[in-house]
Amino acid sequence: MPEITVTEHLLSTQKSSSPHATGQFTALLHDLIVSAKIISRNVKQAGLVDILGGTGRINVQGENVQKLDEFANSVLIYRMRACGAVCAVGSEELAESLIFSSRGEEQPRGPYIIFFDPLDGSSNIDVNVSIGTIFSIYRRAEESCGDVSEQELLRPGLEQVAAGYFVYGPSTMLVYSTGQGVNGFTLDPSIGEFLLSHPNMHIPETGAIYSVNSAYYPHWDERTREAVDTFARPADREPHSLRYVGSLVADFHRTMLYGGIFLYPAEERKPKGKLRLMYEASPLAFLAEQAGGLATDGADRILEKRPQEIHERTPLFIGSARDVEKVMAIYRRRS
Ligand code: AHM
Ligand code: MG
Repeated sequence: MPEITVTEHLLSTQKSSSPHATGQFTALLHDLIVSAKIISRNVKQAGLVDILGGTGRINVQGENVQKLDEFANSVLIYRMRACGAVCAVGSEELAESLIFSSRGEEQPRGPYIIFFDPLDGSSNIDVNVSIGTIFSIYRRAEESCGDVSEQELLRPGLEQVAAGYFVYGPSTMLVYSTGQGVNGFTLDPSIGEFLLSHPNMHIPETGAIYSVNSAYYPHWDERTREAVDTFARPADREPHSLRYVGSLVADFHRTMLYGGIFLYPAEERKPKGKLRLMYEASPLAFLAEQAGGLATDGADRILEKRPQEIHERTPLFIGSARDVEKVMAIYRRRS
């Protein structure tokens, strides 16, 4: 197979789908990729230089901020500001979204709004387990002008123009979609390029793996226990295998490739679950649906949920269509 870089791939798909593209999205993706290469380099040196461990600060989610989280966040913000294509940024590490003002600038700001979780699964950093960066991109309405308002940021996942993730594992990968299927690229460190390695990804219709933090079983309601039990203790067939990394990107990436289901349900102590809608659930739901899978919060399709605030949380059931449908059927029957 001839080697195709991610930029070549983007340009060739853009030519057929958006012949009038201005190049701004390409600039954004380029800077996102440069950010990920820098983050990946630092993640891979994490045990050698003094960047492990916490900073002692607590972020807006009440979690201990790891040094690499802060580093990843500042690299991404710097690049998104510099690329000129972006007018607003929302991040897991920022209490408020950042609006890039056009005032006093020679060039108007580009039309893209990006949300990211700069380093998802950061509790795994110190133990050398895969972590990742998740991103979600929207385009501002054509007629909008001036600085972006807070309301313009709160949009349902269906309106994403692109979404994806980088996974920093044994190799560094980019998996993303612009709404025309999902493609995966692997970083070849010898040439510093992401090369197309997983063209046109599809989630198998059903899988043999379920992924959930089952330590929370006592805190789940009856329908959630039944949903998990359909995979863990089915009456009529072999149980699914359980795999849980505790890094959403890694657990989702496995689900994309092998099929099965990832579950992060609501529970009595966390009535909306843990995962964040705008920069965790929505972008992964976009990828899952583009790859033929499904994503729901039990009652509603993730992509149709309109957020009330940037850091809103949601329960998440995502993966193979037939496995997610089983959970939806149980929730329907029991509510
Ligand atoms: P983070 O973004 O602060 O790293 O938190 C999100 C992570 C996900 O990667 C993972 O799926 C989940 O938290 C694990 O949570 P738990 O330890 O409750 O199972
Ligand atoms: Mg995080």
